[in-house]
Amino acid sequence: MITGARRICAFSGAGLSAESGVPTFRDAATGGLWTKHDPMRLASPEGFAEDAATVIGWYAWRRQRVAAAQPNPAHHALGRPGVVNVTQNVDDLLLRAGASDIVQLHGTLTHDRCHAACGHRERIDLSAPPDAPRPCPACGAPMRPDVVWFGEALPADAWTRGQAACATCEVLIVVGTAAEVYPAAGLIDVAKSSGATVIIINTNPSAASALADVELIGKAGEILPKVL
Ligand code: BV8
Ligand code: ZN
Repeated sequence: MITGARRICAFSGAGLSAESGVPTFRDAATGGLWTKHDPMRLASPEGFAEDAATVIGWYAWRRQRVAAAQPNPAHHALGRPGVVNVTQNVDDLLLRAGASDIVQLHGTLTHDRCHAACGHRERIDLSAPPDAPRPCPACGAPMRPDVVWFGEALPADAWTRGQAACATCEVLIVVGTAAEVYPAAGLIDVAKSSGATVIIINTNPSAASALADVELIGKAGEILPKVL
């Protein structure tokens, strides 16, 4: 299925980075100090409005975890030429693994942006991230991570590119995602209904299992290097 395909797309979630030691979204609230917080609340404008210091502290902790992480064999397998990566992940591990065509549907931890969308955006040193709320130097509104929170729209260009990649690929490899977050998870359906072969790699069955032509249950870091 893969050797015969010219256009291969990979749709990935937090499970792709799990073996690199980056906590999945759900784990990010079970990893000790955040247990009393709900990630759904922390990753939302409401949570930020209510308690910006806690939200910024949570991202500082996640950023330092990403800075300390290394790409795992699954990132390197997906980094090979010819694979278009459409990812829900906000870490930079695919980039560090040499992937050249990456669509980040949910934004990136590598930058902060102005919450008032004045256009100001700053690169962050993930090993020394801002650990307290700070004003936008351009307009004074709060600065926040350049990610998509629950209830926020996906970046238009990323959404357009992600849709095009999934609508035109011959094979969609779905890696490490529970496929529960929309509109991103709807891209699996877009690929399927456009005639793509869907190969799922996950340690567990997922909401996308019914769409799989092939479902490989196991760790992405072990399976992907064999498959790609
Ligand atoms: C939108 C960035 C509208 C932030 C993320 C009710 C109230 C409010 C909203 C909604 C609602 N009902 C539905 C919605 C819409 C909502 C949604 O879908 N909610 C879900 C929970 C029902 N979606 C949104 O709000 C989206 N925006 O709808 O806007 C709109 C439109 C126009 C104009 C204005 C507004 C925005 C969604 C984006 C949220 N941001 N991330 C950050 O990271 O801080 S989502 C975040 O959670 C991750 O990016 C990921 O996509 C998602 C899930 O995280 P995880 O659970 O960690 O990861 P995953 O699900 O991928 O699970 C891990 C998987 O890996 C598992 O399957 C596991 O088995 C597997 N695995 C583990 N280890 C391995 C492995 N597999 C292989 N190998 C391993 N080693
Ligand atoms: Zn601003």
